[in-house]
Amino acid sequence: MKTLVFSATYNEAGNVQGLLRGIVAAVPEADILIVDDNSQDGTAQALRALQLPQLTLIERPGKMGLGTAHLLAFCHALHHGYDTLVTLDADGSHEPASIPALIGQIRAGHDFVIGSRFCPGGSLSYTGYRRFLSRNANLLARRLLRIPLTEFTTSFRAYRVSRMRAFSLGELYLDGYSYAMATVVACAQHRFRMTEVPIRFLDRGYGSSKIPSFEIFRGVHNLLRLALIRAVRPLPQAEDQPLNACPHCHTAYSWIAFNARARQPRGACVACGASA
Ligand SMILES: Nc1nc2c(ncn2[C@@H]2O[C@H](COP(=O)(O)OP(=O)(O)OP(=O)(O)O)[C@@H](O)[C@H]2O)c(=O)[nH]1
Ligand SMILES: [Mg+2]
Repeated sequence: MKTLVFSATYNEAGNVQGLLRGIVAAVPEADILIVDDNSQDGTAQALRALQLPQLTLIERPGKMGLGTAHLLAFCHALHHGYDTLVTLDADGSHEPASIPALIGQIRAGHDFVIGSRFCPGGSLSYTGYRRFLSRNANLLARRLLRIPLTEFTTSFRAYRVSRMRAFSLGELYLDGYSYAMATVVACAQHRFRMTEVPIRFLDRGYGSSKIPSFEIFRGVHNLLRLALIRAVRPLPQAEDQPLNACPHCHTAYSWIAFNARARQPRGACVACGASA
């Protein structure tokens, strides 16, 4: 089974070497993709210093957001014919040692597996307000989206890549950190076999959080939008996944069209950020 492990990085120089060593120890046969957004703290140099043959590093020109980095990983996995895509954060919150448990559920026949802090056996190191917020945001998402999971917001996941061909990538193009909920909704819309495995979620290692303070408002707004989509569009969307090269930077498979009827030029590039 061909596996790709992906992480997005923005100023994670203190964390990436530990992350990569952990991934190699957990899944030595997997390829690794990192999308770095021109980190100024030496993240890319720290990655290159490891000289790992299985590592592909895509460097984007500036901070383009976590959601578009994950979309680029989806496109990369589809374009290169991987069987399984695993995604996790680079800041030390997600333990690579849990990757085999996620892959195991794909092998067992699931199409989407999420690492959950809230299912039996899962844990998170947050206390106080952050713990309250994470717990209740996920409970609210479960209620409003009517999807029987305990976790929607973490990016520790595994996908069966062949099933991702059903995604309309444009529908996943949500701003901020909401891509995480949007992908769970897309999996449910397309009737993926979904499950979760318990994870231990730790506080980030080095560096600081990149979540903007207004993200909570954007998150609630996007959750309501997604709940509406679940309510009024219960059937899977038509396929809309052209995976074209960007007409501006010419990166292959990076141009996301927004719907099947309006292909180019209505779209955006997840590699250079151009839109038209
Ligand atoms: N390429 C890229 N990576 C990003 C961007 N924003 C965040 N990241 C990475 O995405 C991952 C999650 O970001 P965090 O800031 O840790 O956000 P979080 O885990 O939701 O929140 P915390 O609990 O505060 O850590 C980390 O690996 C970041 O380096 C971005 O704009 N571009
Ligand atoms: Mg984090």
